[in-house]
Amino acid sequence: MMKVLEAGFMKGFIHMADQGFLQGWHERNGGNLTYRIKEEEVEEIKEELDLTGEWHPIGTTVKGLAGEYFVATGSGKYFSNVLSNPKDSLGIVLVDENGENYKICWGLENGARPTSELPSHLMNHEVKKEITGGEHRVIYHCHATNVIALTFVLPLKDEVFTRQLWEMATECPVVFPDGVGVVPWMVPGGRDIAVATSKLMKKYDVAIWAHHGIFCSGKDFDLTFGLAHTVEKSAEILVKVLSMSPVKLQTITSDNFRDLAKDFKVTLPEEFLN
Ligand code: 2HA
Ligand code: ZN
Repeated sequence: MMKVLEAGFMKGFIHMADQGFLQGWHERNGGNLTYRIKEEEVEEIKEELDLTGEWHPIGTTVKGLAGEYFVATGSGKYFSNVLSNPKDSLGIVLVDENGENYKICWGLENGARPTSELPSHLMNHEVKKEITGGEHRVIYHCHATNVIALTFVLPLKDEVFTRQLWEMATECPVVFPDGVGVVPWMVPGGRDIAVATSKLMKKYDVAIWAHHGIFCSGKDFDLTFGLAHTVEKSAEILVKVLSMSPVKLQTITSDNFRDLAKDFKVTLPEEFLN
């Protein structure tokens, strides 16, 4: 048996949260992170889990996640404190057999609750679990500065954000070949934004929440953090380009993207290559 805080997945979770904080994407209590724990990882830490707590409504139904355990950041908790005080900032929650309630089994001490974005996270875990055959396990939301800035000046269209972000760094289409989706401004934390986001996540691994931040999904901590980092780096370049000049003198062309796709063996949807 292993202590929760000694488990590899917990160390990975804490490291990712801290990396996000160090990037400046988690002012105050901004952002949230969840991880769908593997069965064998649950077994490792089972002795330390407390299953006597009460059930709380998730606020939506996620039947596809019945009986699954998640690590989640806490509502109102600061990413800046995750590394120094994980048991206060994070928790492990279990979803019930109907996919309608959760209970806290570890952490979130002193009456804390999991992230306010729990409905969005769980609905998107459900979608991604099904589409990827269980491979995706991480959902991450951060307040990435340059991505947010772009949502004030670019049309809020998937094809515009995808194409502009792809053009800013040659590796972008290899890192997110499906592109990115855009959710118009919506009230955070509720079921509506969860539904709108999970529709986009059927097609993409990244959704941009207008005037709010990035929401993304991946197989593991490195890939998911790397995805958000790549999108934000590309947005930073675009902010710099737009700040210097309203026009680009040259860029990566549609045919350049087609050549790249061939050599890197990725499929780039034609809808983004016109
Ligand atoms: O404060 O980022 O979207 C947490 C959030 C809500
Ligand atoms: Zn947020």
